[in-house]
Amino acid sequence: MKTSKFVPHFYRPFRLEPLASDAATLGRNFKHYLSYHLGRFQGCAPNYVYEALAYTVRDRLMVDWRNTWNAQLLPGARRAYYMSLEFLIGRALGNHLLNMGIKNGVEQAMFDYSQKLEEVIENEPDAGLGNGGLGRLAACFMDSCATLKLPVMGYGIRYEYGMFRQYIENGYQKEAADHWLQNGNPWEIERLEYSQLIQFGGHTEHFYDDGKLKIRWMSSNDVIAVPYDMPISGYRNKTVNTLRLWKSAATDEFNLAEFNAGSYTEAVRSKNQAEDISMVLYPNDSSENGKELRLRQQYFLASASIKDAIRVWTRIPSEQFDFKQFAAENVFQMNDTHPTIAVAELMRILIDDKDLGWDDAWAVTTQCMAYTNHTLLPEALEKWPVFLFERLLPRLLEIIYEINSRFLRIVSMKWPGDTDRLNRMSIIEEGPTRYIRMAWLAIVGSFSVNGVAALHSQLLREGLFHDFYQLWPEKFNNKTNGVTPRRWIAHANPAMTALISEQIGEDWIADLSQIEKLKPYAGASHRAFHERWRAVKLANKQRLAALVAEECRVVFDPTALFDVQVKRIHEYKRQLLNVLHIIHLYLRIKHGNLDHWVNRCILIGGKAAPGYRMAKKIIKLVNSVAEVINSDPEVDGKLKIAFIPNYCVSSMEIIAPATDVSEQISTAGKEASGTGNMKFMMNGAVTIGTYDGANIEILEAVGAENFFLFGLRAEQIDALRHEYRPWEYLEHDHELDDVINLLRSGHFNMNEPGIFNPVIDALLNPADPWMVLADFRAYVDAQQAVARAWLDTEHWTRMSIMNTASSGFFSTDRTMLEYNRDIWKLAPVSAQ
Ligand code: 26W
Repeated sequence: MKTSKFVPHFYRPFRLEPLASDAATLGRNFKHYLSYHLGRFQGCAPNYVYEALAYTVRDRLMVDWRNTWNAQLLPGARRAYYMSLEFLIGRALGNHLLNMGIKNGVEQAMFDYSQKLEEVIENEPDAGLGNGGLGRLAACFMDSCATLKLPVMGYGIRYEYGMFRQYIENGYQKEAADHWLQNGNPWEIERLEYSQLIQFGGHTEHFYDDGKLKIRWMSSNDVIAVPYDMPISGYRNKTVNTLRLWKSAATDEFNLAEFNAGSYTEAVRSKNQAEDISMVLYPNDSSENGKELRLRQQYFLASASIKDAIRVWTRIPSEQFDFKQFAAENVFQMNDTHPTIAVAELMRILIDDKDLGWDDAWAVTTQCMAYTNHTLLPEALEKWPVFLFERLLPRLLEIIYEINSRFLRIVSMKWPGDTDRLNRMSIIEEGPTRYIRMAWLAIVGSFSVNGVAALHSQLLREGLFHDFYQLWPEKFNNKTNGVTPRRWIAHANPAMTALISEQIGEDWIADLSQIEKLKPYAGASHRAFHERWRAVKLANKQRLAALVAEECRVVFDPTALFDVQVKRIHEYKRQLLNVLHIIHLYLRIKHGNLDHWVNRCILIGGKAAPGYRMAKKIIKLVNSVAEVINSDPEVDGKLKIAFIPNYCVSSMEIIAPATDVSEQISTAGKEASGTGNMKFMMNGAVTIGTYDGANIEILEAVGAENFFLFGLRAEQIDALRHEYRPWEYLEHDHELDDVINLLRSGHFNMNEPGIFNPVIDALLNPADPWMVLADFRAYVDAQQAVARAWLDTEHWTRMSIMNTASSGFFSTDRTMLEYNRDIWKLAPVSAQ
């Protein structure tokens, strides 16, 4: 008798067969999800059609996702973790279709079910888990890492409510909750089995174990962190990386002790408190607010992520792990100071749980951690009151004190007797309320500190971080930002993508340095190409005009110049300078001063932090000015102004491809980098901008003849600061005087007298940090140069092509290769 070897079924490896992606199979799978999984049928609400399609597409990511995961986990492989309180992802469906190369098949499949793919795609809510630049940058980084096959995982928070939805009522911003998970999220996979316990509160206890002093964190209130994974697909390379987002949950459904003691409501309340942590994204993007819940979010993310990375690293139970080796295989990039408590958390775990001595733990930590700064604004620098730490994170406070005292010893060795410097550099800010300076903790605890554009990194070294730069020059480096060309060209601008690929092939999509090959086509001999370039832009402008008509009830003429400023509303970004120019153009029309006139449609959009009063005033001002100008018969289409509500990732996908002039007009030295500027450039817009952030590098790449540069430089701004007399600009420039007078006259606020007085006061304040009036004349002149250039259609087309063709440097693929070369040092990993 033949005996077969018994193999228990759980040892039998099972192969995952890749699924077919022809239109017929896709259609059948879609129908299956719609009918059998969702229980919906033809004629159902459109979000179910989207959901069924998302599941159909997700199935086709699964094999690559698993293979990527396995390949990246091979022993000895080094991995990086991008830790960020924000990931501003936007929609996923269209992006995955592009990356997987199955858009045509899916289009056909949808057509067979009487659905238009573009309309189905619109039913996906934006994953708006970020405020602005910093959050969107994290999303672009994830995209590029997957495309470059870098083993990088994102760690973030799965906010129940993302960035608020903005709507406009009587010209004022109103906020509505963004319940993006309302209809479920077909992309995420809950992994309860990898949940982590996170401690808060309680106290520490010192005790001796085998004669060794040990410390434990006692009677804490614990919260559970549950991971949800989202797939991040690479561009046509079988790589699917992971974005792991943590949701907070109560340790037990109810706290049974309290429940049995009869305090039912107390028990429910503590459950709610636990769930509060991941409830909502804080909508501040440039000033810290010091709220306890925000500190809880930060520690929640840092602790869960570090514990998870350790779990992954030690996953093979039979092996011994020497934690002194942890840094050889793990590196954490901290997106601003928001997750910086991770420095102390890793120390705590290594010392208290893994029994390392202080010096060993510190060596590991400072070889694991890297910090990116995203702002020079002093009001954005995070500091937490010591008393809050004492109450919430007592053990971490002890560790931070110890880090600080050892650090200050180094400082006083280098600069004996320099108490000023000691006070400046101390992680603890002394005073009636004592604070922990998170940026200092980040610098001391990291082996790499970087800014996000050349000027920004230079200003960090010379200014804010100068003391630290003197101590550790080798830690400091620059990594100029980028944006992903997949979402911001290939997905957002398919017509231009096809036109470019026709000339230079398709390789530029995964290697944007090749877009340079387009430069020769800017030459005068390529008239037919130029015609087509303009036709693409015109079609994109029609698409934006339709959006503006629907959202703003303003009619844009697609043949006019589209002049766009979209970004968060902030005084340093100087939307006010734009408004002053708009009023100036209006006055020119009223005065019949129409030399070299160009019809313009000016679009402004962006959210104001709900507590930022001046920013909200600016939104009201834009809307009031728009209303007066748009309804003045004398203006007659020469000038149209619109404020687009709820500026977000998906609206930028329509806006950038349709823009002729990109407004990047921040006060020099204030915009760390900017990334909207890069999206516009890639889509063939010409920049009008100050010598600030990445504008400088854009200017270098495209050449001064294809860029409208104006305004004071950072060092001139600084020099002017103590002798700034704004009224003198009115005395010397009657056109500026006219603008301010019209504003003051109440012309734009007949029904609400005085509402813009705070704006006028701010502009005329000699302490105005943004020095709007100082740059008015230069700005108006540069705008007039824009108009003249626009009047020469061929010239403008050449500039437009040159901007796209010179944008190769601004791909996040390049940015990620630099992070990897200088900081992470990972080997790319091929799946399968
Ligand atoms: C604590 C509150 C808070 C929240 C967010 C303070 C500061 C922030 C961010 C640093 C704001 C931000 O998004 N900064 C932007 O980061 C982009 C990506 O590097 C840069 O391109 C922008 O210039 C910078 O303003």
